Amino acid sequence: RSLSKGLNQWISVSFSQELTQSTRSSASHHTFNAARDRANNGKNRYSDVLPFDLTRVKIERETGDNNTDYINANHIKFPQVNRHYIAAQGPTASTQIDFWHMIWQQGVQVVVMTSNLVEKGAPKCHCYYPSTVDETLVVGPYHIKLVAIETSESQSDVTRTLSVHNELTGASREIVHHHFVAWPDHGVPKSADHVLDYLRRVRLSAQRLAPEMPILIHCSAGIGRTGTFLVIDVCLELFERKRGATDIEILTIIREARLQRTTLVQTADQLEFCYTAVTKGVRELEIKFAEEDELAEAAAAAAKAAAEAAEAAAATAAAAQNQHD
Ligand code: PTR
Ligand code: PTR
Ligand code: PTR
Repeated sequence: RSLSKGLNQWISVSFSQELTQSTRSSASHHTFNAARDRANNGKNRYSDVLPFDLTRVKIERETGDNNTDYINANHIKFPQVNRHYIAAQGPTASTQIDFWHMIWQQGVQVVVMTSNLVEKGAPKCHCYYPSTVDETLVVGPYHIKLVAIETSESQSDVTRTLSVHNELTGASREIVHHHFVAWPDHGVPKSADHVLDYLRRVRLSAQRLAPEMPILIHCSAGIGRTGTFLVIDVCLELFERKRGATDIEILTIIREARLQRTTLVQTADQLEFCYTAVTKGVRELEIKFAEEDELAEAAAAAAKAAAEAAEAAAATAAAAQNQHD
């Protein structure tokens, strides 16, 4: 299968080099005018990580900071698996209201956060959610209450159930915040299994709450960890939808993602982690498909046996009837 062929191929060439090149070639086709506009300069956490104009998320102008529609975030769409994500930088103190406007206006009900607030002593994301149960944080017109918090068995991720009330409209919404706490920046998590468990939880929330709405994914810059997570999701969804009858070209998926936001999957380790997690996920799916096939075969065999038994009974009854006559 081309998964392992691809893996060897890309390990043998320097894939950091490949990643840098594909960033450059996609960037040359895209502009960053809104991100570079003077009014928006202070809204970028990192001056070297900017959203393409083509796919950037726009805030309703009358609600945005300084009456602008700008936020450092892009729509990322994979229509072949019906996926629509928003990939964003972690909000700063001055962009957190815009961040909540984006969540509300885009109908986001599932948030995936793959970084921590502070890493190696440096601030990486502003705390835009309440941290203790029953606490309400007010961000602009949004009253955000933490209803429940649950830590996964592996302790790698935390699920926060938030109830968000919008004072502008009077409406309230449930938003689930899935926070992976064990992922170092520019690095990879220790366990692919923990990430796959986390992905399952994210998918269940999305199915339950808002299957047609975008999932918001962010880390600090919104490229390395964010990209790795979404690429794993797309690859496994593709494999599942085709019931295994497809080759997974991870690099093709990364290139497709990088046409929509810069530098998604940032390091060679993160690319390798995509292969590791997708390989594990594929094995699990193959086992699931085999079990389902076995069950279907057993059910077909049982149905056939029942039909044969019914036929035999009918023949016996007919014979008895004949004798009686
Ligand atoms: N190519 C279309 C677009 O970019 O609008 C397809 C598309 C639409 C892809 C929606 C994904 C979409 O996501 P969702 O179905 O989750 O809204
Ligand atoms: N680098 C930009 C600036 O200094 O204007 C944007 C920025 C602002 C980056 C705040 C990080 C910031 O940190 P915090 O998460 O503490 O708001
Ligand atoms: N200039 C920053 C740096 O390289 O440190 C930009 C940056 C920061 C890029 C974090 C990626 C980062 O990782 P992630 O996208 O996973 O938050």
